[in-house]
Amino acid sequence: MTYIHDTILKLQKTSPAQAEFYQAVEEVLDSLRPVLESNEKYQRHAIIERIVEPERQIMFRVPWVDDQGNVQVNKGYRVEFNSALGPYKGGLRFHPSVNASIIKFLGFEQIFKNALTGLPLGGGKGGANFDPKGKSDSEIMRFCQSFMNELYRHIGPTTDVPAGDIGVGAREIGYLFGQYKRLTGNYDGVLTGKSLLWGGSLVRKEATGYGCVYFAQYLLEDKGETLAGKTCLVSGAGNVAIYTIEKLYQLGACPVTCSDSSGTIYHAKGINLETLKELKEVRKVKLNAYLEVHPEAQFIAVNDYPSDGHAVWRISGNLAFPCATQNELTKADAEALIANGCMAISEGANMPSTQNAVEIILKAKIGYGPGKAANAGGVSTSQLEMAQNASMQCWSFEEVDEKLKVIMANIYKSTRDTAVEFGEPHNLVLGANIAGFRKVADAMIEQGIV
Ligand code: NDP
Ligand code: 2IT
Repeated sequence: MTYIHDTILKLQKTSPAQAEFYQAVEEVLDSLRPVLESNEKYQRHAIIERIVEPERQIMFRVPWVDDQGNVQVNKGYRVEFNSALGPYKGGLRFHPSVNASIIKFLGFEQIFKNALTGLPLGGGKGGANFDPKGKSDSEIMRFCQSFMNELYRHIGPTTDVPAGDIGVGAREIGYLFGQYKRLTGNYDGVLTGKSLLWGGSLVRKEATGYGCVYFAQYLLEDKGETLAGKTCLVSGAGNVAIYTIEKLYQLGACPVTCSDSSGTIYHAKGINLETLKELKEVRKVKLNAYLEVHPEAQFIAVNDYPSDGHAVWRISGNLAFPCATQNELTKADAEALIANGCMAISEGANMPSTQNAVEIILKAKIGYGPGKAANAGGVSTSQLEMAQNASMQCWSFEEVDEKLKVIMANIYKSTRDTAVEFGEPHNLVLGANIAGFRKVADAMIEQGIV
């Protein structure tokens, strides 16, 4: 259909040099063919033209002073993409690779992910090209305060509610919240992922990883399989990877890998979770330090990765959980996974598989939970945090975890049912994109041309 080509061409002119954004848009539009062909209302209301254009994009200067007294300047972003279903909701990413393309692809994915949760959430994303690595605690605090000095005027508990993403965890959310409170005088649920001492929700920290494993569990159940005894390949060593590994152990599986930007650990008897948490949550050091405690494990440095992909996916395993970053699983990686007998992939990260990889995975008809469905447990639990803040309640760990399981089961069901409805039962990319799109698009129609 030419509308995909035309839309991308138009975006290339109006929003140049945004490769990751075009990639995310193209995948969604490709899935929507059957819906758009059979529903002229979406065309009449110019839904595609409107949905690919953020409602508002804020870009700002973030000046701060480092420990040596030098002035540093970073670029800050908040893209308020779509508010048809609720207040803008989505994380903040602090990473040197952040640019308008990355934030827009993440914001665009977030619209459909949030719709899939069935909760009243619009889509947004933000961040900065700030590198938290090697920065002192005071530098992180000054950066967060400067970032909030601009962001505070755009956010609010019923308008736009940021959270964490790569490089933004509990520490950064704390400094951001402190500055928001100082500037506005408000103690409200304007950020999620807060500390349990002051308004955070139990399970939020674990939610993305746990949810990603629950999704894999539902995928396997449909194939008459369980997680018990399965060898699992996990990439990443941050928030999502750590709690994916934790839940895999709880459900009887054996995660044998993790990775960071320096390399991959392969530990055949299973990744030691305690060591991983100590290295990444407490000491914040590179993964090769894992060998100091477990010399029998193997460390594969990034320089020794295959030229066409990632070392993690060349190891033999039953299940794969990409939990680090976008485009970290290539076509060659997908081929290797399938050749090694991988039966399912559940994506903890956002858009971790390249377009070519997704094609290979769908063609092989193995279980596949695309990120916007499989990693929606994080934002869902953020909404549970908002609900607790608004009602001044605190729910127990079991209560929140139970709600998370139900939400993930509903996401799986609506994604699979939609894939079945369109005659491609194994294609949860199509299922997730169409199920999410229909909710947002129908809400946009009901709310008029805005
Ligand atoms: P963290 O910052 O906690 O961890 C990120 C991990 O990925 C680190 O191990 C990091 O290694 C690695 N990584 C990041 N960028 C790269 C890169 N360019 N190349 C190689 N390794 C990289 O982030 P999260 O765990 O929170 O996020 C991971 C993924 O999950 C992202 O795609 C995020 O968008 C997605 N996600 C997160 C949610 C959340 O609630 N946090 C919710 C839904 C999705 P190193 O430390 O060396 O940089
Ligand atoms: O990509 C994501 O869904 C997140 N980083 C979490 C967003 C949120 O608002 O909790």
